[in-house]
Amino acid sequence: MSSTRNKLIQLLAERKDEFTSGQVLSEKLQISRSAIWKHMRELKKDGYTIEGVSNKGYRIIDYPSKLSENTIQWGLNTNWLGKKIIHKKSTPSTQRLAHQAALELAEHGTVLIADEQTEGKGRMDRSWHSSRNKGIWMSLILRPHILPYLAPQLTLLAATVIADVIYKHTLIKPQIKWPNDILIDQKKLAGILTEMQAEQDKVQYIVLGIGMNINQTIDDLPNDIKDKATSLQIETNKKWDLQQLIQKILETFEKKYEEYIINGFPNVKTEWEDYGFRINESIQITTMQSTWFGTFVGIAEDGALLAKRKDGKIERLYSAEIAWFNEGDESHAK
Ligand code: BTX
Repeated sequence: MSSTRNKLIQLLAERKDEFTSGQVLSEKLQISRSAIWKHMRELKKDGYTIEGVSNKGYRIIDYPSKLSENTIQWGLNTNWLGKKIIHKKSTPSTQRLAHQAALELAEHGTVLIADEQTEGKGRMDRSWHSSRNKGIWMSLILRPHILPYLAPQLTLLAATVIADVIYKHTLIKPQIKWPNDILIDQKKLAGILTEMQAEQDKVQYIVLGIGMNINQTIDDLPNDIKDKATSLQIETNKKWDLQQLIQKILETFEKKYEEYIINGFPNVKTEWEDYGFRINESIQITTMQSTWFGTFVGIAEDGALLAKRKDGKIERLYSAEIAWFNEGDESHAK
């Protein structure tokens, strides 16, 4: 889309429900009134609904359902998150794009988002299915002034953001499986991947990736995850507006992030534990060294997993996989 057309949408979007006169638009964009009129015609072809009233001007009434920088920004109520959005129809991974952008000094709060990822990635080189237009596949570039060892707290914060947005919009209370999975009824609806570039005591940037299944039906889910994944549509039997959910995630994230930067982790810990999966229940813990069974006690003030061994000793874990099983049936750990 031409940059004049982008600016035109931005001008109209800033005034949301108000009309903007053709005169003002032509002065701001330095193009003729008839050029404005031609752009409006093209925008309508792109799926925008624009009202034009003589003596009043133009206003956008509705946006195309396709995602774009403009549709995400229209009505987005944030101060810094998503002020710069880079949208791709298809890309191997928004994480990869975000690292490139961050190295090229993209600013704090830049958002990279794609309709589809062909090589979406999870943790430890696992893959993340990201089918076209069916979910939210996005990466946020953050440049927090925190010590690098605290970065995992942002994963936990992001998980509470996603859980809050789901709970508020669907009234279904999801659970968070430490550290990064959002589950509904034990099935994975969303995942978070936090990657960091840091010096010893300074974070250069963090790329926080969010993958969230929204409008997949059971048939859309690939066979390898059919029995362990879910989507909002599967859970609620209705389709969801991606643009609105993206905006809610960005707005909620900005709010919680600012609160975290000022007050630290305690509130995030409390909220996280409210959604925590299997707190006070048995879990199987796998670390690089061993696999053992214990009780999930909660998370520590720094975000570490706290698990109690059978002899009562509490372990603090920063990197581990957890799974669960039914009492007395340890061979069926999932
Ligand atoms: P994870 O390592 O915890 O989860 C990956 C595992 O989850 C896979 O091995 C598979 O079993 C399962 N899985 C794969 N795809 C899906 C899916 N769509 N829904 C449910 N389960 C699935 C979780 O990693 C972190 C995922 C972050 C994804 C975002 S998307 C935007 C950004 N770009 C990118 O490449 N990754 C992040």
